[in-house]
Amino acid sequence: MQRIRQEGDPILILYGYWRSGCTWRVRMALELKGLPYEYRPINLLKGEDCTPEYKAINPAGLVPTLLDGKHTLSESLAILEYLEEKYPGPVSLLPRRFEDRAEVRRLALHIVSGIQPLQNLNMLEKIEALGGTQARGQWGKTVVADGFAALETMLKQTAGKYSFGDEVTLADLCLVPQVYSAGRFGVSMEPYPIINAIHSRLAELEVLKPAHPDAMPDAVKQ
Ligand SMILES: N[C@@H](CCC(=O)N[C@@H](CS)C(=O)NCC(=O)O)C(=O)O
Repeated sequence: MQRIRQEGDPILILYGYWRSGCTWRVRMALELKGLPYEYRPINLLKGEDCTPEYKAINPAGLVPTLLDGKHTLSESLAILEYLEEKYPGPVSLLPRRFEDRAEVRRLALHIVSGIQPLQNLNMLEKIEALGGTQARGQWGKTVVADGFAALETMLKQTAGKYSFGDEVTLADLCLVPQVYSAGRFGVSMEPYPIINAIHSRLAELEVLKPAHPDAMPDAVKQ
């Protein structure tokens, strides 16, 4: 959200793409922590992530990248952890007990490293090159469904109102875009009632609404 910067506010610049789930995770953290930021769109469909100018700030050629003063940060989960440590209030994204924090990180990592990379644009383009459009769609659907089956089982042990207990944690910030992505692949949410219920509660939170892809200046109307 493009709030007007107040004297003393940190200067945060977020490079991202409206539909990038990894960028969305960071946008939600910034909203929850009430941190104003400047959003700089990088059009993935036009290859703007692969230009020498962008690769100079993020050699992986992926979004998001967050600039915080002289610090350049990438990898969304590392960014979430950084924001949590540097700006611990007013809302904390991790529980107090270290054992609980490990549980939250486990859930987040399951999505961040176990589901999303398998259905990233880059990966989908490679699958399409090998097997065509149908294979691309089927691949995306299968990897998300398999990942959600495991996540649903994990959440039976940890979920309250949200993924871990009754407070929003960084696991939830990973879950929201993954459910959106599931919708794009046509994955039915019926086999995953816990994921679905958590997602519905998170979707109702006013504080997260400005971070939604449709609210972004680079959003393309469907
Ligand atoms: N592990 C990275 C993944 C970043 C990533 O995959 N970003 C996607 C958008 S969500 C991207 O930039 N894709 C561009 C491409 O595949 O060419 C993170 O969590 O930040």
